[in-house]
Amino acid sequence: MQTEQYRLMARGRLAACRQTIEGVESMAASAPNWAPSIPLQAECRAALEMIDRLEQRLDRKLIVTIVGPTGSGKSTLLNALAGSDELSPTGIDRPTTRQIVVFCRQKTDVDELLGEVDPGQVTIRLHSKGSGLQHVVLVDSPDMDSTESAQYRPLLEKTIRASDVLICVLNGENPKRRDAIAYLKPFVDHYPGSLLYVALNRCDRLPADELRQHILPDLQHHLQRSWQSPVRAVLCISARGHLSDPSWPPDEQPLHEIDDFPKLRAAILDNLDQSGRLVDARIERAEHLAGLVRTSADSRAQEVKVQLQAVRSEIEQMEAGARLAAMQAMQASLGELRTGMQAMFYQNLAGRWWGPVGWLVGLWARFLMAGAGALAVLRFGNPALQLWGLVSSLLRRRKTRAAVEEAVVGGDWQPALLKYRLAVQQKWPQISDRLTAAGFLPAVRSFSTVVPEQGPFARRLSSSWRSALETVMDRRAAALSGFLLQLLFNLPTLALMTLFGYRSVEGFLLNRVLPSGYFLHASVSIALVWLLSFVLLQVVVRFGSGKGLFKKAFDSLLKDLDGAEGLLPSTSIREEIETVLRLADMR
Ligand SMILES: Nc1nc2c(ncn2[C@@H]2O[C@H](COP(=O)(O)OP(=O)(O)O)[C@@H](O)[C@H]2O)c(=O)[nH]1
Ligand SMILES: [Mg+2]
Repeated sequence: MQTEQYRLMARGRLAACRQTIEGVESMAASAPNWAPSIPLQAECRAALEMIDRLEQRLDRKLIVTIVGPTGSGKSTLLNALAGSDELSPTGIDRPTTRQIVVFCRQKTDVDELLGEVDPGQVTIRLHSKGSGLQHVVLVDSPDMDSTESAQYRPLLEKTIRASDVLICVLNGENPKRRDAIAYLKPFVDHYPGSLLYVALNRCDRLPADELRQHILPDLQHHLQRSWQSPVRAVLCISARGHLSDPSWPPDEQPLHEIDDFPKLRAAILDNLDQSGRLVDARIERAEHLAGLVRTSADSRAQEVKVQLQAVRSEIEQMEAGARLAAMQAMQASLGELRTGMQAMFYQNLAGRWWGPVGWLVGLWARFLMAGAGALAVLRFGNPALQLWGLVSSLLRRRKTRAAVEEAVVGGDWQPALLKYRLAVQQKWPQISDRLTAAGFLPAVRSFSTVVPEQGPFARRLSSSWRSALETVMDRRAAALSGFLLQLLFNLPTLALMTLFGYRSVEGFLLNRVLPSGYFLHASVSIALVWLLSFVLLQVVVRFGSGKGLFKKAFDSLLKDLDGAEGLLPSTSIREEIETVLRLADMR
């Protein structure tokens, strides 16, 4: 009996297998436009189902099923293994076996099989001898290719599904029957080499030399090619010779002594028939299934790996080119955008600044918003520039409001989008050709999978731009509105105001007459310091906003769009390609 710890370990290993398969399944599911992902997902589901079944019968008896084409000697082999000639009907009339014949120790050994197939189709033969069949159940199956095989195939396939070990019996006189070997392929795939046997029966009918030198190597080669998996051993047997009464007809005496039957018998009835093999066999099977899924994913993806790597870089180039074209189109309307952004920025600052400089910021913001940039005249510096500032702000008077609106929605995205679309449109047919050659569905040709509808996309762009701009501005404005900074800029004006105010009040209280020019002098001084502070602040603001601010907002917009699935053109196809490339590294 297995210890509890051992069973836990076994369940852990089964869980690991399941995890591997689920990983492949979910990767396949995330590349829906890649055609092989559909059969791959089906394979995963089938493998998971098989592992579920294995887990349910973790330490039940091993079901060893004998399969093969009609007349190959399946029933004879069962009888020979069981040591009882009459167990399963044999003979020349086809088909002889219309049911599955189960040879086991107790009726309960068949319960599991009965869960899969109709009990009316099962004949149970009980083993009466003292030893043997402690952990193994032998099953003879109906022919897979007799005249009535269509009728029995469902029964046969259900039986194979419930089996743990498969013995494929081939007729030595016609071993390479293609249909038989091809038919078995999907079933044998699911068995690891340790649980799969191929028996070349009726060897007694074949001349020894021909058997050794041609027939056997030929069959091995053929199996290797057709099943694409190494069969551990092909055993040459003569099942009939191991019946209690072979009753060879006089003209059919065995031609030689070559016979691996004892080996086969030992493998099934000695090696497998041990309690220690039960759980191990299930784990081997599960690990084989997980490996199978991995190999299948890997080989499907390997086939197109190089192609897809090339397409990936083509898409990247296409995107870079398209982005550049779009940016250039954007830059054309950049000037207007920046005017509006300045106005917005000062408005944001106005809400944060206090003191005399704060009032000027508010005033300035209002002027900018109203389009009356006349205060630009007050900028210090080249008089010609001052004049130009006045003229240009007057000229733009009406435009500024529109510019603010534009800054908020990000200007007119249509030209940029159009440029993007054109750039993609030019390259996509060629790229999609390569994609379909690498197994992608023809649907990828349709343009909408790579470039979204302009309307929704433009709306999305605007709202992303607005939030990117607002966030960046907010952060910058907060950084430029620190308490100390505000104190620093307000202090000179406040100090002057306090000083002159104090003097006036003091003069008034002491009834002292102030000089006639005093108020004019005081006002001009205060105004000059006040304006100077504000102009200095403008310089600081210019450093903190302007081009840098725009770029920052634009970068953050791009980042935002990159994360939004299906919005940035061709992102989803690129991700599917990545997934397939990751599948190519599964093994
Ligand atoms: N010469 C020879 N005949 C065999 C051998 N095994 C089975 N047969 C004969 O082949 C015929 C078909 O056998 P059977 O077990 O009914 O084949 P099944 O249809 O695969 O179950 C019978 O007449 C058997 O006696 C063998 O090893 N050597
Ligand atoms: Mg038979």
